Amino acid sequence: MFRKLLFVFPALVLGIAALAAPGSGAQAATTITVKAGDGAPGYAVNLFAPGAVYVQPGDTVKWAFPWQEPHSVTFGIPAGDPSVLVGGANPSYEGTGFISSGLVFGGASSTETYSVTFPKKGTYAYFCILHPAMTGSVVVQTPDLGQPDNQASVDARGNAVITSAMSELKALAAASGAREASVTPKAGGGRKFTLMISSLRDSGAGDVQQFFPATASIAVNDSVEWVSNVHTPHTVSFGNPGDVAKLIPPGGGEAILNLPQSIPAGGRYDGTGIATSAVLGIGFPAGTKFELTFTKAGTYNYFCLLHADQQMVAKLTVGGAPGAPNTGTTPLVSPDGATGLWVIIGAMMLAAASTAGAFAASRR
Ligand SMILES: [Cu+2]
Repeated sequence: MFRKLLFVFPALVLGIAALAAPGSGAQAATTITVKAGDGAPGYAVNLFAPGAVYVQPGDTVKWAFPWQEPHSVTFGIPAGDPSVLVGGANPSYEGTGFISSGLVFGGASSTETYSVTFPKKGTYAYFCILHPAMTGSVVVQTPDLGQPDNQASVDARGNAVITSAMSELKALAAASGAREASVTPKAGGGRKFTLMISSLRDSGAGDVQQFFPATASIAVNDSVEWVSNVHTPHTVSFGNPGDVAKLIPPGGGEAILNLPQSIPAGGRYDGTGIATSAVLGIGFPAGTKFELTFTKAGTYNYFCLLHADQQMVAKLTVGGAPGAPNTGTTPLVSPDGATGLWVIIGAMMLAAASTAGAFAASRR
């Protein structure tokens, strides 16, 4: 009789077993995708979106990297050499040890992801090794402790995070672009224009990858001084990006931070060859300022070596129509004569990605 019942009601028996032990087979394990950063030309959102995700034991969280700014998904504090970014194709994490995606250089069409499975209940904090303020958590709980996420709920919260961050960055860019470039007379003739690298101040939402103003007109023998007000590293670079990249000393991906300044004698540039600042920013050895005097009429496109692939580019007109530099917050896209230029940067960044662990270590 008992045996017969078992045969008759196997589905019911299984169902009761599942109810009695939620999380251990009550529901098929699911995979939830979270965005590690996002952005648009001229803007990098350096946040996990959403910051917290609620799953059940056995579920997998998969991170996507939809923007070029590199990020990592890192659990635990690296012991010893953090450049050894242990991870594996699809690791499992129970709260001990160290796992990391390593730095991932994503993009709008990137299909690169990092997946971690969480077998046990708990709250697991993680961060980006390149942007230590970029943190998130995976909360693994059974349904009696709270409703788990589904992809729609995660997308809704994630999109809200990105929308809010983008408005904050755009407002910051607008404020930065609205500030008039200062123009002062130079001893011995000519004027000095002061332009801005990135924004007026740091933002918790991410980085404004632009120069302000994006276009400026000066006269021959005028000077331009670029000043950074942020902690994010940037360069001011003129000439062929491939030639600028050749100045990066040998080493791992972090060597890009040791790019030496290279300008003609007297800081006077006529468009021949390259002219580049070192990596500039608050807290960097080279400081926050870079100055060049332009001795020949022409159009000078320039870029940040680190962020050219995010359209951190601008244009200087020397000897054109006189007038103060215009203000403006629209990032320049694909400047004149730049065809093929961004491909070089992209290739360089890919090369850097292979040794990104060391780069990450240097940013901690
Ligand atoms: Cu930059």
